[in-house]
Amino acid sequence: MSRQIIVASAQMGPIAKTEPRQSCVARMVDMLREAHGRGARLVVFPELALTSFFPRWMIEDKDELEAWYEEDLPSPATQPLFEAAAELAVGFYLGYAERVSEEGRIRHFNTSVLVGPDGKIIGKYRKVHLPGHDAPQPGRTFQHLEKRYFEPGNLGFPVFDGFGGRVGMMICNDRRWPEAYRVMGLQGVDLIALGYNTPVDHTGHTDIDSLTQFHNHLSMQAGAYQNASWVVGTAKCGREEGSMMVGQSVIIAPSGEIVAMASTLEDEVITAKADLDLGTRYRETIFDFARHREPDSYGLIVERKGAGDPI
Ligand code: ING
Repeated sequence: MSRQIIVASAQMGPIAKTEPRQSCVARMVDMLREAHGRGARLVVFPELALTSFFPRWMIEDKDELEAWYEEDLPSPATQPLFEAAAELAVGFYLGYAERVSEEGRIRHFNTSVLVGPDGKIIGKYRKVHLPGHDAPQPGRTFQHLEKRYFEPGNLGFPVFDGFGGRVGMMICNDRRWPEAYRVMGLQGVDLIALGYNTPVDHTGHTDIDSLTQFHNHLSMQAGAYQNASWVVGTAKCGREEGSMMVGQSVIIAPSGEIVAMASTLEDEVITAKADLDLGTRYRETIFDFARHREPDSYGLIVERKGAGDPI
């Protein structure tokens, strides 16, 4: 029996600094309903989808900063999204800022949850690769303070059974690191869901920043192909509080082909029929890890002894 599932990427346009969570949730419920109308069973929302991308600001006041995080999900503000999922039997990926009491202290993570068609949380992931800085940088129009506001994730890269296959999660910068895909590829992942908030001026180097959109798709297409997995990458995009972020959300097949792409910088639903067995066919031929990978032959990572020495 083929494992086909219609998946959706629910791209979001800008979220204003003062926009209430309830407004963001209403926008997401509208898109969940639209995706359901097209037969989708899994909808991928962006990273930090409940608020504006607050790591772009230096926030000194502790109470002001804590107001950006969620405690447990579903919270009162997000309950309508979980209820709509159960009503329509459509699961979703949601990125949000998590505050949690763990190991005897309050901790903060850039987090995503995978929610099943019954509206119950299947699994959680916490962003490992935090870009930017832990202190404000001089000369930047917008800061990028994820290292100040979040800890690196402590859940690894788990893969969950759901939607007829094996589903994993990443968040934004994770998609630039091949290890993130490979750890899930070694667990037989069929589909990786990820959300992103990607400013077009992140490094300040014009030659690099002008390739932001190319690098966005390059990272996800390569990761999908090299690990025989579908990838659904969903943007929060457009000019958000003055910061321009890339859109072009995509659904990518295990072949590495982009099979659907958003064409606006606003709330936009794209869908595609994902045959999860396409990944299986790549894993039984080109990317049969058991037959073709040679981890024992990759050699040791030699500590860098000094400039010019081999690494
Ligand atoms: N944002 C960006 C990301 O897509 C970035 C940071 C932008 C890194 C452009 C490199 C180039 O990785 C988040 N939130 O990770």
